[in-house]
Amino acid sequence: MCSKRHSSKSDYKKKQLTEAEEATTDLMSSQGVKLVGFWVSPFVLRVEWALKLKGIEYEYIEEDIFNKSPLLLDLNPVHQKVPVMVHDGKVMAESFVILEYIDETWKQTPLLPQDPYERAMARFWAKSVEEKLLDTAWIAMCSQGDEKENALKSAREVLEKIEGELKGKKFFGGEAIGYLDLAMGWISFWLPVWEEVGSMKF
Ligand SMILES: N[C@@H](CCC(=O)N[C@@H](CS)C(=O)NCC(=O)O)C(=O)O
Repeated sequence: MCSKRHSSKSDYKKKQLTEAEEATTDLMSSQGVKLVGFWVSPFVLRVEWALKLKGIEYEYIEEDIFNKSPLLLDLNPVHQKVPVMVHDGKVMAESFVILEYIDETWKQTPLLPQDPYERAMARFWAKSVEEKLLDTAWIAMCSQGDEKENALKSAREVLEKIEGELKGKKFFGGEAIGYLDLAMGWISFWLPVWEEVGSMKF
């Protein structure tokens, strides 16, 4: 009985693996753009926004990040996170990496500035806000007392600097929406929610 149970469990695992391998192979031999995402992920939204701005058609595949599919683990074994984009069989992960790939592959509606210094600054701000605001704002929402106050203070400082960057401009990219707007779009999308959940004001 035990051995039967063992064998059926391993048969099931084998079947799951085979199905996952098949799904990965199918995806990698397919043409066009596929995006593996999670509906509320700010990182996935960046990629969706970029594809939409450029007018690129894509197939969206919803992932359950709380019960990761073998497909996701196969496609992104390093980070095991969404977004993952597959373009004509080429697999890539990490939202900023994908944004740059999209911008270089489809030239219409450029996202990054043409000027090398402005491009460097756009990357600097995207990286800095990711490092300095995302975690801090999350900690502020989840913590209490001094920890909350300190996190709130740091988050507000970063937000002030971001506002300084935006002063006098319609978008971070100037007159047209660009890379930094996509990188920071999650702020207006998520911070009001976090404020409510954490009973706080940034
Ligand atoms: N640095 C990554 C972050 C991606 C990320 O954290 N994705 C979340 C969804 S919002 C995820 O897949 N989480 C699963 C996990 O942490 O295991 C990017 O920019 O793409």
